[in-house]
Amino acid sequence: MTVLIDAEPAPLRLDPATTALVIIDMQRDFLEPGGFGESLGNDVSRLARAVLPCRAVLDAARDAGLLVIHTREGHAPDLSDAPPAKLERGEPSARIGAPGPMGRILIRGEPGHDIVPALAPRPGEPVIDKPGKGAFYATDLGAILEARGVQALLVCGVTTEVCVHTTVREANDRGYRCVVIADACASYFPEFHEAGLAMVKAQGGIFGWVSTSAAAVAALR
Ligand code: TIU
Repeated sequence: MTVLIDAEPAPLRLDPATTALVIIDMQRDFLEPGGFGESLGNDVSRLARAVLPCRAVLDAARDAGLLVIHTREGHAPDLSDAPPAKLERGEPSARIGAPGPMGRILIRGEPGHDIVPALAPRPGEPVIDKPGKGAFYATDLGAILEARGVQALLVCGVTTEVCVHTTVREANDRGYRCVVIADACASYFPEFHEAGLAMVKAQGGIFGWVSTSAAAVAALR
């Protein structure tokens, strides 16, 4: 059975059996003080608004039996998967790997690298650890989606113009229909959030579709 999701530039028909929810990097390092986001000079409180809409879509997706995939940006403790060009950014005392209030910044296994409790993965839901901004680069995401026959992605998370956008661009080029859930995404820069969403749906949906958590929940119910 297919469902119709209200979206821009046009409504989209989806088959829940071949649609996955991908929640991008809803980690303490980006959402809470003392993590990577703040180390880059950002006001992390701007991301909190995405948590409840994300949770609403997550609950609906779980109830509808969608494949739910979580991603986390981060690096190995020895930083062997972090390019020097990425490591040398930000204040030297607060760079990737430096000690912070939530453990070493953006390092796998540290408290700051965890997904926020409201959106904690359930056993059986794939968690993709990624060293880059896009969730396909240097990960198993493509193989997992192919193995499950996924054709469309509902995409939530942070930040809109960085990891969400990079992942949607990667997915779009791989042939996935991507629906970005606007209010379940957020940015440290409201104008970049708006521009990022506008870019997805411009030109007839050059990268995909933009919808809302309410529309996604209504479609999946
Ligand atoms: N800095 C910023 O806006 N984002 C990131 O560094 N990573 C993600 O978006 N996850």
